Amino acid sequence: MTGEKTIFKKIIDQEIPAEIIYEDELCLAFKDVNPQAPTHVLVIPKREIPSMAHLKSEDQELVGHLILTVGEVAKILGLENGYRMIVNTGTEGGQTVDHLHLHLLGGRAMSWPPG
Ligand code: D5M
Repeated sequence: MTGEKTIFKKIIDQEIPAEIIYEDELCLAFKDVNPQAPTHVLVIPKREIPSMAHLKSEDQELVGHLILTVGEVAKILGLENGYRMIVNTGTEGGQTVDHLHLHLLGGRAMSWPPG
């Protein structure tokens, strides 16, 4: 952590644009700029939490809300045939933005295991 604002914090602060799908007092959902599926949305908490590894027990309600929001966004976007939720965590987890985010991928059949 350098103390600089992450790209997602800049989206929260409306300093850079994003294609917002859903917003409430706790979280924001917007389209990923580098989509890996026909539907690729990121759900992020408005509070700055660098990664899943930084969550504390008192964040339980927020985490539940984020996961439920992924399900709500999937409904909004009509992903009735299923979808995948991914949380990349840390360097080996493939995380590139140090602000917790839940990927919602859908609109095609997913393969397993992921790379
Ligand atoms: O995923 C970080 C994701 O964030 C990656 O899929 C690209 C996306 N990204 C990066 N910048 C933006 C902006 N400005 N808008 C929307 N999406 C963005 P990770 O799990 O950290 O690898």
